[in-house]
Amino acid sequence: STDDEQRAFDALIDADARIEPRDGMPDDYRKTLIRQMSQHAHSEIIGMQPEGNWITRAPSLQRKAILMAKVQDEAGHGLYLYSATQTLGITRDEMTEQLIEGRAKYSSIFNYPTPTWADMGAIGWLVDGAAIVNQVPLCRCSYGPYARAMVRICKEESFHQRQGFEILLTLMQGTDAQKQMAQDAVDRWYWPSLMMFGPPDDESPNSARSMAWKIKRFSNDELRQRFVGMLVPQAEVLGVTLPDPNLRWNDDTQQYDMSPIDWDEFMAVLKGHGPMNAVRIQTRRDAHEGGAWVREAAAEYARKQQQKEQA
Ligand code: FAQ
Repeated sequence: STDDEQRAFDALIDADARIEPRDGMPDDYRKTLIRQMSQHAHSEIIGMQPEGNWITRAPSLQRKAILMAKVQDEAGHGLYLYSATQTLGITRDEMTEQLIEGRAKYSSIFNYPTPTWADMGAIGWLVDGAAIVNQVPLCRCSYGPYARAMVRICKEESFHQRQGFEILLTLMQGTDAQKQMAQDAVDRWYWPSLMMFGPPDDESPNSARSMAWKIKRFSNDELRQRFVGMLVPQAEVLGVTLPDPNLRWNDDTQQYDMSPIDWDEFMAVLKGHGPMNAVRIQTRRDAHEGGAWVREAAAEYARKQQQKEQA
């Protein structure tokens, strides 16, 4: 009965065990995982665009090889996560439809432009840095396929973060113009990277339930604080300034004091009004339509193979 199913589910959660696709689970648990995991998958796929923008213009062959590898990793993460989400009973086609029709959310961060090479450094350092802080706890998330996918993804993200840091470090050892370019990129990406952790705890409708289900292990604000604490010493090594004059450690609260985050900007980006929202979705839709012949050819090939086997 469903009562037995609920009891078995609760026991697994209480024991800190993993829920697997074969296990019974409450409908809302399934729904919230489909929501979060599909958004995460879409973020990886849309997240290829800001950096893909620089592959043809990377300043050296080595830089180009590294950037291509990173963007390919993001495609891999997206496919991994779509597969993990499919175990919950939604199809890849449904998720793709939701994305290209503009009905699905993906991380706000990917709706900002990448006008300079230094943006590749800032994305690696700040965006992948934030991704790691958010995703390491997800390796212990209660849903098995998601938790396991996160282990490998986090290893790759830490390589991504270091390559971004190294791009900025190289620029910061260069000419005044290069230093200026690095600082400008940090100035543009800093606040949006803090928004990646989601709304403040008291305005985060999903947090309480996701914490009770052990999908989330830390709150949005806790992880945001942890991220800032990680950035401060790294910014010193780089010689860049984090663009918040009020950022300082507070001994009493044991937290960083910081200026308020512009949540109006965050909400506008979520509603589709960020600088690059329309371009990102259009590019994804064009790629999907451009790939239609590949899907048709693959389906036709599979059909012929099956016919041969039956003959
Ligand atoms: N952007 O109640 P909460 C990457 C939505 S890293 C857009 O707090 P929750 C790697 C949220 O969905 C980026 N929407 O929600 C990479 C909810 O809306 P809904 C991807 C956001 O789920 C690097 C509403 O606001 N990482 O891709 C954002 O408990 C470089 C209320 O929020 C993940 O997705 C946002 N920033 O906590 C790739 C990590 N924040 O669904 C390429 C997994 C919140 O009710 C290049 N996800 N919203 O309509 C999570 O950990 C969680 O979903 C949070 C949000 C923490 C993002």
